[in-house]
Amino acid sequence: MTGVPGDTIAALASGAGRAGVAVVRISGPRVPAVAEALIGGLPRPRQARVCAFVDADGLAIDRGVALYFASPASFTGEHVLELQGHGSPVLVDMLLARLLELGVRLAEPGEFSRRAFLNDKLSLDQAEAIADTIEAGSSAAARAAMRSLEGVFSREIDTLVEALIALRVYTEGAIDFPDEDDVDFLGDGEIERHLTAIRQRLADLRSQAVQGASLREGLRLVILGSPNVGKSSLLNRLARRDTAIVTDIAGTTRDVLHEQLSIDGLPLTLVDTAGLRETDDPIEAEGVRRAKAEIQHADRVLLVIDDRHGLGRDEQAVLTEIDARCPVTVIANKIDLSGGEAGLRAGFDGDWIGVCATTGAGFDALAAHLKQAAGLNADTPPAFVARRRHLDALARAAKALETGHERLVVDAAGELLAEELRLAQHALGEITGTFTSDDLLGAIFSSFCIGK
Ligand SMILES: Nc1nc2c(ncn2[C@@H]2O[C@H](COP(=O)(O)OP(=O)(O)OP(=O)(O)O)[C@@H](O)[C@H]2O)c(=O)[nH]1
Ligand SMILES: [Mg+2]
Repeated sequence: MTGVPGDTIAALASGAGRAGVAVVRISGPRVPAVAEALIGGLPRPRQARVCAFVDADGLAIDRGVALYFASPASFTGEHVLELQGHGSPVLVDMLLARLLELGVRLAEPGEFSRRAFLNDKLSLDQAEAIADTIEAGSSAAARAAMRSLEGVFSREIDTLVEALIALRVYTEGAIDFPDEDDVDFLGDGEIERHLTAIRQRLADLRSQAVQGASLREGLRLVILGSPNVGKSSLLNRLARRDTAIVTDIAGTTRDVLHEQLSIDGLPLTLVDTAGLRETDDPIEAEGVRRAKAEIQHADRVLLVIDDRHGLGRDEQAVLTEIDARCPVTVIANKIDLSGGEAGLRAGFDGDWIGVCATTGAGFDALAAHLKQAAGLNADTPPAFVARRRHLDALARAAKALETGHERLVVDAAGELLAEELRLAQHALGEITGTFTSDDLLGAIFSSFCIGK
């Protein structure tokens, strides 16, 4: 589907403000007419032409380079004209005003990419990767986004979908002809073998996607612990600045504090909280309530303890409260006073790291541990970026295949398996955009920048 009839849109595609060059992009069926009025006709496709961009009286608004991409061989699949003029906000405004006169309208955020998706130029995850490339907070994230844009993720999904379709065809055949030639298609292990292989492949893809999502979205780390153990000192040390007030008075932090930082390209949101204890002070009590409420938004809790005292009853209570809601790292702080070992400690239940927030001892190990917890292993960077939306779809596909497997081996119910296979295929199709809704597209593309 290319060259869909529709209106013609334009926007500044380069950054706002003064610059050497500004690029205005125009896409849609009116491009030939616009070129006629503005630059005296269409340039040859893909060949730069230096020309004046003129107003209704034939006076030059600006002079620059015009590039034409004929439909369907363009980014959006429509006729596209790119005008590279001088990077003056005033000239850009004049040029856009002239385009409006010529029947063009201003593009909404992400509208060029949305058209590219609708015209089958990109899958939905590739379109998302464009935004992720632009927004990447580190070179690792930019490289992973680039690989997504090149279709690494979509190809993995497509391969899985093809295998699912083949299995659906086979399963539905087995339902329609249950004992053809006296062969028990459902029970002979063939379907189960294929299903297991698909589930394994999906599991591998999910673990890669979790890494890709961490790289893009990072981790939310909630710092919890008793008063005075050094939670705020930990936050300040990781953030490399004195964000939180630190004193030797127990109960210093009363509110929830957020700090954004990144460790080797891994974005982190650190949340400092009030020390957990029973208190009659209503303000502090509210702080404690808020601290506990943060658990449900955490990707990981950093439970800080004073290494001299170890895990006490209060800490055990926190662990019980967290239960299986999210992973926990115990930060054994103040090793300068305890004489404890810095860094990762073996032999404990769960992850323990000895640190000193005042000197920074043990923080290299902590950084390495957090990267590993996010699934970022420096030797094997994530193969692509992923979003929560993708993780959710992959999880639903995995759940459907797990249920399908049960239906097959426990109930020998081919129809029920076939339905779960269909659901799994549908979930995967949401990632690449085979199955979408207008709401979803609206939500995705509205977060893009204008001109992309
Ligand atoms: N010697 C030593 N003192 C530390 C260390 N970390 C923090 N402290 C001190 O311990 C005291 C409490 O530190 P904070 O960071 O305010 O502790 P907190 O857990 O945020 O306390 P609340 O906000 O009251 O819950 C301060 O006097 C810090 O200087 C450490 O590793 N070694
Ligand atoms: Mg504090």
